[in-house]
Amino acid sequence: MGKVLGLALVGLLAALFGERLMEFRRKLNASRDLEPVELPNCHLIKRIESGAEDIDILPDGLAFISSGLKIQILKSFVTDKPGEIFLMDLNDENPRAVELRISRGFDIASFNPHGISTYIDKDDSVYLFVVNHPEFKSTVEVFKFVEDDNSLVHLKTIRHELLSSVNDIVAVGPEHFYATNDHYFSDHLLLMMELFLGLTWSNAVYYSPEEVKEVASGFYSANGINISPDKKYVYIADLMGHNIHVMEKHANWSLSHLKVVELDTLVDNLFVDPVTGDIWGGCHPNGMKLLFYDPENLPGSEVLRIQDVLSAKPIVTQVYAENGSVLQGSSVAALYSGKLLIGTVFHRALYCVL
Ligand SMILES: *[C@@H]1O[C@H](CO)[C@@H](O)[C@H](O)[C@H]1NC(C)=O
Ligand SMILES: *[C@@H]1O[C@H](CO)[C@@H](O)[C@H](O)[C@H]1NC(C)=O
Ligand SMILES: CC(=O)N[C@H]1CO[C@H](CO)[C@@H](O)[C@@H]1O
Repeated sequence: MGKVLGLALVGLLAALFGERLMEFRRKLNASRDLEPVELPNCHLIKRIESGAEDIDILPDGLAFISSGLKIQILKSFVTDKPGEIFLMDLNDENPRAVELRISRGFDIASFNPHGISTYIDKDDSVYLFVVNHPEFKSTVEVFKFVEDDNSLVHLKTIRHELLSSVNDIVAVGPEHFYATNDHYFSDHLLLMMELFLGLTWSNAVYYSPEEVKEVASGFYSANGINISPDKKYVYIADLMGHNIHVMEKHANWSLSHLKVVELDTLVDNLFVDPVTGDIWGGCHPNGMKLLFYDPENLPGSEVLRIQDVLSAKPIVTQVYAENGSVLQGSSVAALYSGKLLIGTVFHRALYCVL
């Protein structure tokens, strides 16, 4: 009897496991075929060889690019080189990526930059907020950008228990931001459980020197975060949920849920066009290929543009889709005056003139 029960239990577990495995593969959109969508005027950006995980562009066309991210569970082409921040002036005829010098006193050796966000203060000072993972922990670094000598002056390191495994960030003040938490860096067991069991334990947090609080929760894997040009709405990409959550922002910095835009792809970072308000998403068409890197079966790239996100029928356009032979694992797409930058988690970056 005990044996029969044991066998039944094993059978049940196997069935459950099989069902979870199917669900896991579905969440990674494992069997998706990618039809190419080409852009004619693109080239790979010189000097960016180990990722351009996140990109933010100032209204005057200066683009900041975080490069060299190392995540233990993902591929990285560099293991010994610290991360970098590149700058590109998109007003130039042929923009070049220049590495920004970081002021003394900041530990560059352990620099592992992830999501970034710029903030322009009332006195026109430009701040760069960078999610950092020194020794695979999570901090938020605040730099002041000095344009005269292309450098970043480190102002402060922010750590907080609610910022346990930060993925991306959007700055809303000189020391104020919203951030998303995944579990890539906090707990790998939890991460696997989350991915595999479909737990929705990922969240978003508001940080200021006076107050830190959770403002949204219930995501499979909260990833990119950004804000509308009028600062009334916050957009949060749920990577494993295949969607973008539109949140309404209140005067007390709380967020309330407005709507969800479903997309058939794993949405990574979000860029908001300051002119049109369009949302641009760097996406992973097939998460399986990203998670289990195979040079024979490369992860592809996909860029989506979402227009009129607040309307009843937002317009979703697939601007770019490619099978990885050019660009592997796109994580961000950012636009300035008809020039599009497409960055990746660990591969290269593309410059396109639309
Ligand atoms: C924040 O403001 C919103 C909208 O006015 C309100 O519904 C919410 O209860 C407030 N939250 C807190 C914590 O005060
Ligand atoms: C990827 O796309 C390119 C261009 O469309 C094509 O030449 C190549 O065969 C494709 N590779 C794979 C592995 O499908
Ligand atoms: C779960 C999911 O999003 N599946 C999608 C994977 O991609 C194809 C497109 O090739 C969609 O049809 C599926 O809905």
